[in-house]
Amino acid sequence: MRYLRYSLVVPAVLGTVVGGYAKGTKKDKAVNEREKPNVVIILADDLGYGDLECYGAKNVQTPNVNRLASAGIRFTNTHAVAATSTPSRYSLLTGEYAWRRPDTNIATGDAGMIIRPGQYTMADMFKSAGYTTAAVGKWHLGLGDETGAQDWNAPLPQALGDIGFDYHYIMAATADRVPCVFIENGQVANYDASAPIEVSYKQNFPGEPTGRDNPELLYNLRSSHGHDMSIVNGIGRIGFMRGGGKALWKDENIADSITAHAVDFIRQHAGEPFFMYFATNDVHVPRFPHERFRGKNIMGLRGDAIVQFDWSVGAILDALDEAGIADNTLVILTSDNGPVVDDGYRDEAFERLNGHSPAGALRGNKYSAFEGGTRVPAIVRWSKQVRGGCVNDVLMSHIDLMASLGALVGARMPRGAAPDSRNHLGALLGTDTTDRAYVLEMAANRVISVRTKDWKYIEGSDGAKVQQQTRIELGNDPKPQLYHLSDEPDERTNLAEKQPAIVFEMQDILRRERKKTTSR
Ligand code: NG6
Ligand code: CA
Repeated sequence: MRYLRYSLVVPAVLGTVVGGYAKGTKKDKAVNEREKPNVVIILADDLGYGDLECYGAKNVQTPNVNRLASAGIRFTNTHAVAATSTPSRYSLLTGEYAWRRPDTNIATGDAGMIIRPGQYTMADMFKSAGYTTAAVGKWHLGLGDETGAQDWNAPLPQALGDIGFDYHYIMAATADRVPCVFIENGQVANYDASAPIEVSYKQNFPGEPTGRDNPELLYNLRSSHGHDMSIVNGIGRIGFMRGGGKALWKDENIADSITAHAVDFIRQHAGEPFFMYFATNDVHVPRFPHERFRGKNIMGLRGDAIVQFDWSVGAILDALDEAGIADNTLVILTSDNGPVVDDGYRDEAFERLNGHSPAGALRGNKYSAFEGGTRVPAIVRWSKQVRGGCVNDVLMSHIDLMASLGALVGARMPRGAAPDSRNHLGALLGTDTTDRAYVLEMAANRVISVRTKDWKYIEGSDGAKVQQQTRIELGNDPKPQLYHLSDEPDERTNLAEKQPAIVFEMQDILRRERKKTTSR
């Protein structure tokens, strides 16, 4: 009850919450204890700006996301912090830009915890405000206290319980990385003592087949590039593992399994404020959706995976309805980074696009410094307080979710927590149209772009222009790039030479931001 300091009641008030940059100051207005909404973040994986029907997709129907959007706000200018999963999620959950730390690149499945127990996370924040917290689905931020040293047959010495999550049911990394098992509260779920688990990202285990040496065993999906190490469920993976037995997941059941655990969590905690971070495996590779979603979409497996994602969203919304808590649950649906078509498996995603553009009209995809890498769908529904059915182009970043939600629930964050996150609750709830002054976006090669409402600056880099295997334009150029996005959303005409003053301004923003890393 100590958070009742600012007790008041909402709608009128929410209009005044906004724009404040300070965290936890008296200006922030939090909802009172009784009114506290549940908060569910649905984080899709590699779902592009153009992949949902309500964002213009024609080849795939996503009725459940439509349902969410029609009762909420559909944002058209929301940015993930990074163009790949680990740094994007790190930033969202800690409120610190991933580029401030060198160890935030795409993590292996045996990475140690990247968020250290001493860090203050979004889960800690909700917990401090009286919420029960959960993470369900894809994790990809490391487990255990040391990389490569986990004993997967015993409780892990460090897991999500140490960073604020009361409950977790997760995949350690991605579906294309070993270990291919779920971890529930720090231990392998359905552990099979007859098949002890061993994992290595250095070498194979003697006698175990690999995708490279035994392609005939890839009976479910063959790889197009990489993914040629251990074979699990007839699919080649990144990394080596043996054992697992009954605990091994079946790729076709991943969505069912994580969705069921998320629904159970909702049912069990319907009577108290809860925060759930629900991170789907869809639409990341290997795309191997359940049979009931197969063969119905003209785009093949990638389209089926989008339909499966939509189904998961529907199951969560239904669970909220059935529990009678839909009105007072704030649901945020977004994606960790932009889309990729061929990310390493022969799933005919390119061949069957049928005119679909996964990033919509944006240039670049996942991994890229161009907008398609980081501009993502974002839908916010909170029926009790937020006027639904709107489209909103306010400039927002995932980095601000922590401070904004913290302001909403009246969390008082310790000094130094969420250092890059700012309270833009009003933008999130549609009561303030003030754009963030700038957002920062990191490409896969750690090149940083500065994005304002009108301009986008990409710093110079000597990286490849196109990633050959995925065919993605990476946005690299040795020269600085400057695009006038309000005229040309697809970043075609580099105006850097014509607009040196704006380039300077953008470089200055970046210089000042980078400096904060060392001065903290
Ligand atoms: C790449 C993988 C890709 C995907 C990505 C991470 C290969 C050839 N490619 O290295 O398949 O796993 O990493 O994606 O192995 S993310 O969305 O989790 O960041
Ligand atoms: Ca991703």
